[in-house]
Amino acid sequence: LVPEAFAGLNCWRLALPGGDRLLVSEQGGHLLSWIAGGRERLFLSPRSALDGSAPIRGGVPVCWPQFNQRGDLPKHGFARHLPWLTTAYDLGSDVASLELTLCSSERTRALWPHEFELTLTLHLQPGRLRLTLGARNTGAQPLAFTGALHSYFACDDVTQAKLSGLQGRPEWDSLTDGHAQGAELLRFDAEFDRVYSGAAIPMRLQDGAHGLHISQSLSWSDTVVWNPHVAKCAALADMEPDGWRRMLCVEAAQVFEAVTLAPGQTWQGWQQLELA
Ligand code: TA6
Repeated sequence: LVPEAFAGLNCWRLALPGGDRLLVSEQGGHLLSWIAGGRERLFLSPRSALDGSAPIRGGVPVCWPQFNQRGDLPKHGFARHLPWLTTAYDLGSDVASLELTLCSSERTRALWPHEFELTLTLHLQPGRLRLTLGARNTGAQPLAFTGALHSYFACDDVTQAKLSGLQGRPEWDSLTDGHAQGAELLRFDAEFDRVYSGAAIPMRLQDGAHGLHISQSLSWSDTVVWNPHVAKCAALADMEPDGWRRMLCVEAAQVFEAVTLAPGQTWQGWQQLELA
């Protein structure tokens, strides 16, 4: 575990002797890079703002305590805008972990009148990474949240990529407001922004020769799949014109129904990535 400055961000590099490694920024509690099997598995836009002026585009933004614009908070909540603290680590030769924490503060209370402790634990093993988000209500009032681990996966060419594992799940297309059932194989040759509800089975993202199993805990109610394609990408100042081609978001998410925590209560949700 070594501190590393990445474009001015305070980061931690966590590495296993076999070569797998990750880079996480204290700004946003944001995973920026996961190298497994000798290859970068996450997309990070070269045009992303890295000075805290805007959320980081790529990696794994922590969206909390609000998903998208389903409430009065900034889009996707405030956790990705704030500095987190590194609170624990555990280093072994075959497994290493790192925990970052965001607690309620003057800044969060100005936006949201709740007391909380949010943790992100990164569990690194050869060929595998588990991200666990934990929330604790440290206040005296009930606390309700939605959110997501908004993971951006690197693709050589998203138009050739395939995502399986969402077949039969209730699908809501946010672009058309249409409802359907998840197809056996999802392909990405147009803008795509859909929410899949119901019990998750492991998904498989196949990008050329590179496969990744993506699974999530049952404590998340939804899975979100997003690619902006050409036009939406052009409207994003922090994306290169063809950036959409090199990414696909597959998110462990809580979209429609908030999780409510009584005082003292905790919640945990994970997303696990494993080379296929
Ligand atoms: O999770 C998908 C989504 O909610 C899309 O609708 C899209 O807006 C995306 O997140 C990115 O949001 P951002 O605020 O990071 O530009």
